[in-house]
Amino acid sequence: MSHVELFEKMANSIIVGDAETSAALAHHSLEIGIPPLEAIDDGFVKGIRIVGDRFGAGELFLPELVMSAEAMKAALAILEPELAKGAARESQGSVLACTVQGDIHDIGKRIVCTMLSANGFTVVDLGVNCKNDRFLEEIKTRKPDIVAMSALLTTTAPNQGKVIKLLEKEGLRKNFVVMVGGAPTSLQWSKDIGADGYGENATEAVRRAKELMAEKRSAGARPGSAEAISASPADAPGAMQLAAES
Ligand code: B12
Repeated sequence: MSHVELFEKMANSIIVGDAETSAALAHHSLEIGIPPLEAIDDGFVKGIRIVGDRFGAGELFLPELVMSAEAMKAALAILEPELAKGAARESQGSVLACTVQGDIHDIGKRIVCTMLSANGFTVVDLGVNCKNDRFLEEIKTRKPDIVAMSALLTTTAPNQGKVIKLLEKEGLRKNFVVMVGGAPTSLQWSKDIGADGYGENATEAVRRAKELMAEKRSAGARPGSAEAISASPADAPGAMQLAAES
């Protein structure tokens, strides 16, 4: 089977919501040496995007969307540990991430967090549906270098801007680099709400995070605050703590 055929099968396993097959294909791709991010981007993500379009067009319904999401998670459960390998030795900085208030989508955010971790960032992920006020408090306590917010719904993306406004109101905005992402957001959106960075995908997110940290360092700030690194595990649903290997 060619790589193109394999990627098509991966996409199809998500479209039909077949978690057993998506997991088997994820295993197979690793066995034959396909880089995990390539399998995610060129295979599985293509499938979930098609599912999203069909759902949006009213051709698929919520139970099918849920089955496809489960198939996606089954593939990622196999690929994510591989993504996390090969961490950079030097700490690149600390990241506090969440999916914003009202939003339970976390597949893309988890990929971004895993990739940031694999690239030397210390990542604390507060999970999904993170209330704006709670996120503000966590930012104040943990003092990360980068605040990262994901939103997948047009109705929840404005919460990214609301958190930025809360930081401004408390006079804290300049202390943090703010990055945003998720399907309904864009570079223009990130500028409109006053964020510092946007990433269309995990590769872009890592590239931009490194760029922003270089700017922060040259402005004299120290990356990787102790507060974020020693933070206790988050308690929100879907929360995880990723520590970059050193
Ligand atoms: C899977 C899915 C679900 C799953 C989510 C499972 C999970 N654990 O995440 C389930 C079934 C639970 C779900 C529920 C719902 N969903 Co839904 N869902 C999707 C779907 C098909 C795929 C999302 C996904 O995982 N994509 C794959 C990942 C890899 O891509 P990504 O998330 O975009 O992330 C990448 C980038 O955006 C970026 N990125 C992401 N986050 C961040 C953060 C930062 C800081 C940076 C830098 C970058 C970055 O990097 C990621 C990696 O490449 C989308 C369709 C779509 N095109 O997005 C609809 C979609 C988002 N859902 C939609 C809807 C309507 C819903 C529901 C309201 C349905 C309902 N009636 O209940 C609920 C929402 C409930 C809620 N309150 O949140 C709509 C939203 C429409 C709109 N205008 O807002 C969409 C667009 C489908 C559609 N076409 O109608 N959904």
